[in-house]
Amino acid sequence: METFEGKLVASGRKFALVASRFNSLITKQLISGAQDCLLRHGASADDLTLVWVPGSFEMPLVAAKCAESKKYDAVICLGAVIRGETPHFEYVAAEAAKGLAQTMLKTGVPVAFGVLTTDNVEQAIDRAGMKSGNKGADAAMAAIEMADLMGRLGGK
Ligand code: INI
Repeated sequence: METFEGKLVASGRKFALVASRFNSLITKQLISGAQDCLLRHGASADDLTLVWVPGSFEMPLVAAKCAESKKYDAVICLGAVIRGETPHFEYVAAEAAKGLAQTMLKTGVPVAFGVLTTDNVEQAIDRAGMKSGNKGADAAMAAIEMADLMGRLGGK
């Protein structure tokens, strides 16, 4: 059976990291996890671009701009939406997820969803380099795999 899968090799690939300033204590840890993962899988520091946005709500627009530029093999979005902080948690989280999925489908460029959606700050910390790993690194891993897979599926 013909089978396709992405290899976890980031060398020669370019990645845009889109990170939110909102909850930056958390998102800085996600950036650090993503960067570490990309470099350890062969990416060059010169091939990584970091773009700050005000909050997760603004991510889809900026991710789309990065994807449409065709400069990057994948876009990695890093944010933290924490329920305890605001009643509009649901709106911010839903729009970020929906908008980033649409961006990926519209542009054909992989967009990794490294946006935490948690009930409280403690859960966010746990997922940003503590008990539950680092979701920024997980998103970077997905981006590496998807970038490679898209190349393999490119057609004859
Ligand atoms: N943005 C986040 O990234 N995380 C949050 O938890 C959050 N909360 O809770 O409000 C948040 N709000 C800001 C939002 O993303 C926009 O930047 C803002 O509404 C201006 O458009």
